[in-house]
Amino acid sequence: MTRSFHVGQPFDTPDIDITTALEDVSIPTLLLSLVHITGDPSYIRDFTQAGLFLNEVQGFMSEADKARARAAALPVIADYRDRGCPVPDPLPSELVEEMLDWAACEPVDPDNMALMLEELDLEGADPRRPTALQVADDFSVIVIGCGESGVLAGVRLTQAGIPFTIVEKNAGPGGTWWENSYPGARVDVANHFYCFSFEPSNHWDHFFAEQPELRQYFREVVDRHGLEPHIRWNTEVLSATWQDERWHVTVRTAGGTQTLTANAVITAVGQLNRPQIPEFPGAQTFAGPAFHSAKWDHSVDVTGQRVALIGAGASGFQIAPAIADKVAHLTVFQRTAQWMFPNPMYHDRVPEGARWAMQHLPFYGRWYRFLLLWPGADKGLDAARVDPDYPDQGNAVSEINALARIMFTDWITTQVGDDPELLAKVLPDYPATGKRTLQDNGSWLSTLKRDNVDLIRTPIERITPTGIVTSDGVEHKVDIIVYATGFRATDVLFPMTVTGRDGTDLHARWGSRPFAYRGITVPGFPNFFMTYGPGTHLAHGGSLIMNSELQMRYINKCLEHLITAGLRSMEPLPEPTAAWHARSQEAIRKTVWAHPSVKHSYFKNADGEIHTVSPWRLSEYRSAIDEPLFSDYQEA
Ligand code: N01
Repeated sequence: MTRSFHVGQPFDTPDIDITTALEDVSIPTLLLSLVHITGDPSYIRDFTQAGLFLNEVQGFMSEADKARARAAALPVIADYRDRGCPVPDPLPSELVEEMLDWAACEPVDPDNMALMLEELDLEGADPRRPTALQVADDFSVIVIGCGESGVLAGVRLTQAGIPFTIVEKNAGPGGTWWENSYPGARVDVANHFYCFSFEPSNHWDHFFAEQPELRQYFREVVDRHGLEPHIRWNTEVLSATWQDERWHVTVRTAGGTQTLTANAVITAVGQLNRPQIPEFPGAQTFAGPAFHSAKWDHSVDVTGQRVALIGAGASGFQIAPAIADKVAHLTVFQRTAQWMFPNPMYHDRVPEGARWAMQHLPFYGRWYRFLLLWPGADKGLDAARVDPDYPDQGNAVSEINALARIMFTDWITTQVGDDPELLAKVLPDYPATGKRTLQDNGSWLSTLKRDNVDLIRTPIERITPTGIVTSDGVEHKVDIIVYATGFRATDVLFPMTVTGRDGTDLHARWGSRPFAYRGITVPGFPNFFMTYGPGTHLAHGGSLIMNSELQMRYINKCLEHLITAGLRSMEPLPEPTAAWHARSQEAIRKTVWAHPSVKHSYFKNADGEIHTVSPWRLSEYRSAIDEPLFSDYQEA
């Protein structure tokens, strides 16, 4: 076996430093790594027999048991070092499955087993890598967008040998992570999992990386895979039109407009990219700086200023704690209170010892990835799906959802229970996880408790040159307005014009109800593939990067089919598309996100319907797009 990054780098670390490092590591992950080093399953069996619940980063173990695990680890790791850190022999597949069950603290069902093994990739084989093809010179693909899914498309098309151009409106890669540079911007999906499966993931400074580190990550992936020559920066797609069996993509650059052509188009524009600013009366009259969170104006110094922050979703939630100690006064306008998931590690740096383990202990990083993925994957969907027999549907959609509500309520109450007025403002009035649940280490509520911060729940009526007037007639005087008011998430592919076969306009076809066959293709739009298309937003957990990898594998297989079968075009048939859409809609209506008490959320369109979110388990969706069913396609 060659040494992949999964195995870790050889080391000569002295015992004393290993001992120190072991204080920082995830104990379950450590024990799994010991099984790889020794081939001895007792490192998990002994601890399982102690009845431990290990499905948590540090393990729900007594300090005595953690010490026992560390003591057992030191001689094994020292011996491994002294043997020159050889690549461990592959473990029997039954043992790997036992390790997965052990790490999950429950039997992993066969569908999830396949997904998790693929994601773990213990062989270092990159199982989602596409087949390398012989492609005619005149076949090409245009990728729209160079965020995470556009970068991924570039990597996979390169590996497949398919000529391509990526068109990106920004000056560099990363999409969201290029644009959102507001104070406090960081990912709120655990980073050692929120990254490509085929790239090293052992280098992160923070468990939840800040924006500059993420932006740098995508730059490095672009460079490592030689994508730069294929990318046109500062180039925005205005329209894409299917004509004469090719896509004609009109782009705008500093020099004017231009039309590129290709056999196929892959959209990689994300759902959370086009800022949404509500039209408050008088907004144009405001005398001071005013900008959206995704377009932070760094020429404006907030120090000593009175700042209005409109919106308290994921962005506002990160901005307020980051600026509260600099501003003279912060007024937060929150229309809807948010549920928060307690996460003490949210702002933590990865300790040195854990970084050492990620970099050197065999498969430590892979198992750590699994421990993050497993509880954050389909467990969230269990709490989101409606149990029709649950009696108290007004407060919760199921027993597990009710338990989440109790836990989240406790988390809020322990922080602000001493301030009944604030407690009433911050306790949500809809079931837990009804909107996107935020990660919290206590910084949000401690910010709201500051003397220089006010939380306003009274609706905004209008904006004046000097401030914001709420419906109670009070004017809140401010110098700067920050709109953390989210994105046009339900307007899929906005503001591009996409014209398919017979002149059909995609947005006219969709109306307010975007749909796609398995979230990727649309009847009447040949050779048009979407990543992060309708019905694929992950509201319940998982990582969009993982979803993109699964979707891109599907797209690669479709392109391979087009190329090897010598086809000019393929598009999904209307019937299977309608069937997929109907099934998805039926499932989505039975989730907490559709609960009528959720009045506003970026999952719902203006009619209160949900068309952008996936109702499927990660493993269900993987099964649906693992292999294209070409009988569901019309080919020419
Ligand atoms: O946007 P949002 P966001 N009057 O739509 C309020 C991702 N993200 O930019 O709750 C008054 O969540 C709105 O109020 P309400 C992540 O997926 C990821 O914060 O609708 N208020 C809400 O408070 C996230 O979820 C990371 O009642 C109005 C806020 O504005 C998504 O981006 C980090 C209003 C909008 O919240 C979007 O987050 C940051 C009006 N007319 C963001 N209109 C990661 O780490 C809207 N609001 C991955």
